Amino acid sequence: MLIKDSDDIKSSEITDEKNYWNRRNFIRGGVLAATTTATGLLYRGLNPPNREVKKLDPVELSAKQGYFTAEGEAANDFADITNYNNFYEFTTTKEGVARRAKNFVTRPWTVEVGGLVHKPKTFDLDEILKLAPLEDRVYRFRCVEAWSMVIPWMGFPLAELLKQVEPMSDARYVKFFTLYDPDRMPNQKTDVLTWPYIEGLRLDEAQHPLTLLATGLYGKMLLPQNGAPLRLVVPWKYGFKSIKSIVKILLVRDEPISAWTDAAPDEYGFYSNVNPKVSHPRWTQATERRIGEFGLRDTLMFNGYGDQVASLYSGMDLKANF
Ligand SMILES: Nc1nc2c(c(=O)[nH]1)N[C@H]1C(S)=C(S)[C@@H](COP(=O)(O)O)O[C@H]1N2
Ligand SMILES: [Mo]
Repeated sequence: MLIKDSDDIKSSEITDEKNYWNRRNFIRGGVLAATTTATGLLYRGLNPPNREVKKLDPVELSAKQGYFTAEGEAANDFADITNYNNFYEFTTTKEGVARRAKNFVTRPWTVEVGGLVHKPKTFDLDEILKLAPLEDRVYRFRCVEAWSMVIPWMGFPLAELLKQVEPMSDARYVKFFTLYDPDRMPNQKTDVLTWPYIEGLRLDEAQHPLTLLATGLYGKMLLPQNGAPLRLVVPWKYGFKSIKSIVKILLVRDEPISAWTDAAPDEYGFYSNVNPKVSHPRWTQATERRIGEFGLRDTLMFNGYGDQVASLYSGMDLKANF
């Protein structure tokens, strides 16, 4: 068993800021990720990973990359972020997405923004790229399968795009669509999900400044496996809300049914706020494995963004609205 404790980390490797995270969260001995292994492997749906991806020292590697969260957590390295992916349009094998998506062509690309808006518009990608200054935001990312990463995104708040089309007063939700093109996304020829992949947010969630349309990471344009040329990033929600390769955004009256809710409504709810107190029916959500680390971390409520987003849900039962 490979269990490290904080004594193994040489102080020369880490800054004071990071030392805080090392002690508190970085490596916890005792429980291994294998405890969250799903037994129902034939079950249609996401299964938690049951093996280590890579044995590396994320502190060493990421420190060189120079990206940290506000709390001092080092970003995962570029190789992990671009080789361990969920993108079912290409394959359900996380390590295989990069290769399968390699030749996915993302120019020309347009994004239709319409529905309950005063100024519907189809944006060309170049227009979107000019819409707002790109900025690096280093966010924690938490998949519902109980693994996590820290990713330095380039992008801009979705609110900037929504402002341009002027939502009507009866628009309450935003519905997102991935490209549907089985010739370019070969796994759409299977019925592993209902295509196109659809996601939704409440309008106030969509307008929250933490919600990004991402166009790149680590200062480079998005690679296909991460959702090129444009994908959503909602850092306080489970990863499947962060829909990739978006071609259409509609403002709507009713709560959209997302691809994963459609596949298994008792497992994947509309809100899907990261919540250590509400377990997935087949595994715990109380802990997570940061890719590149050995032990488990405690999962944080709203993925650690509670100060900024908890007020969106005041008065709501987050067990019923999972
Ligand atoms: N269109 C589409 N978007 C998607 C998915 C997908 O299969 N298709 N997978 C989701 C899931 S489950 C996760 S965890 C994240 C993974 O993003 P990453 O590969 O960039 O880490 O993308 C989300 N967006
Ligand atoms: Mo996920």
